[in-house]
Amino acid sequence: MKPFRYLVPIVMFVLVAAVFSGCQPPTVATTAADLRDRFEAADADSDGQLTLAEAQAANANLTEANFNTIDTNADGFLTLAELEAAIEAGG
Ligand SMILES: [Ca+2]
Ligand SMILES: [Ca+2]
Repeated sequence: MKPFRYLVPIVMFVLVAAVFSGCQPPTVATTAADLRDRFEAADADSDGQLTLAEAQAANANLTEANFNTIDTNADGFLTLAELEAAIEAGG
């Protein structure tokens, strides 16, 4: 029995899966779930909103100006809804 015989189909499957995933755009559901996961990971105190410090800890490239742009109600916190709106607007 040669292990190689089993390796080939596995390698082919991985290659085909990689090609297909590269060709297909992510679905809205996948993107929304990914965003929620990242939001929850960044929300250090789990209060459902991000302070500037929490947002910058998750994304060191985020400037205070960007934060204020996304914070559409200017309460000093980013909610998931505000982030989704910013992404839908092209941000
Ligand atoms: Ca928080
Ligand atoms: Ca806000």
